[in-house]
Amino acid sequence: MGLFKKETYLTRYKGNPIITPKSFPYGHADSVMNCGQIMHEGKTVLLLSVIDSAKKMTAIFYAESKDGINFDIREKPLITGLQDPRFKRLDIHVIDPRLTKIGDTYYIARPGNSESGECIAFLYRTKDFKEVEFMDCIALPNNRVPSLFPEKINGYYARLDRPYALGAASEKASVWLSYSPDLIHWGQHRYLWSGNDNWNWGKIGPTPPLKTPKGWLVIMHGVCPSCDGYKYSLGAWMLDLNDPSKMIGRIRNYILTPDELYELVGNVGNVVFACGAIADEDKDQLRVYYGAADTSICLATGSLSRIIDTCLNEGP
Ligand code: M1P
Repeated sequence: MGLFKKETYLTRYKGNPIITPKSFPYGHADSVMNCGQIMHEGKTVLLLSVIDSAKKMTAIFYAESKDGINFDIREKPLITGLQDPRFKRLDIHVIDPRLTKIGDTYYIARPGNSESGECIAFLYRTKDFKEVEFMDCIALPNNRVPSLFPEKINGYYARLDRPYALGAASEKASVWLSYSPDLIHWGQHRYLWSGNDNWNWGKIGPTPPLKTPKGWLVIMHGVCPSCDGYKYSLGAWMLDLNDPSKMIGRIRNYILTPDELYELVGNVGNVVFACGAIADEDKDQLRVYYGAADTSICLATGSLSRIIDTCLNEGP
């Protein structure tokens, strides 16, 4: 039980957290957190952000599960820092992968950071999660949370992200939509939204949109600054299928907010953070594998139709 009774659209798995630094099998880790997520060959695949502060190591590890609860983590990291001299300076923190399948290819988009705080976006692709090809840097600084749509829209690839001016505070940074003919060159930028609810007015960040018959469902994080630091919660939007620059609905309240000890206390307390979600229309279920307190990975599930319909009922 959490500390407070809070309305929520997602229900926590009772065995949370499901992956912790202690359960990381390959040596010391401070964090095993924020993960990309997708179904692949009938298994749930998570791409885990792993941090070992002592070794100054950050990397993305592959994990898979038949039951969605018990995960086998592969020993060798899938993605480590880029050694390419063009990008090395911008790649000191390899975390927060966002995963999208387009056709028969999985795309992994993630931020890269420099010591001085610049933040950009890198794109990779793989067909089997064994061989991963780095494609390119796909955004100017500062830009975080690159989230690809799973198909072309009106002939173009599409993505959501959060650009903000160099030197400006990231607070109040907005989410934008962009299009591309080839996933490398991006344009036709459209403003989408800045958070303005009491739980997300500080900052927001999207995850890869999920296609549903009623529109694109986007799970996002929202940040509320307070005198006690920041609180990171999760929310839901719906975007128009043919013109995702049109928001057609969003739930005014969060769908999950920190309440359990493993969310309130950790490397960064008061954080629930998602890099994606998995929708199962047959079971009417949304599964979200989320990072808790920048320390571990937890699972929460909810009714897909309830979340979609509440977005649409509450309107844009
Ligand atoms: O510590 C909370 C989160 O902070 C960052 O997210 P944002 O850029 O939206 O503030 C990220 O570093 C994320 O990994 C982290 O969970």
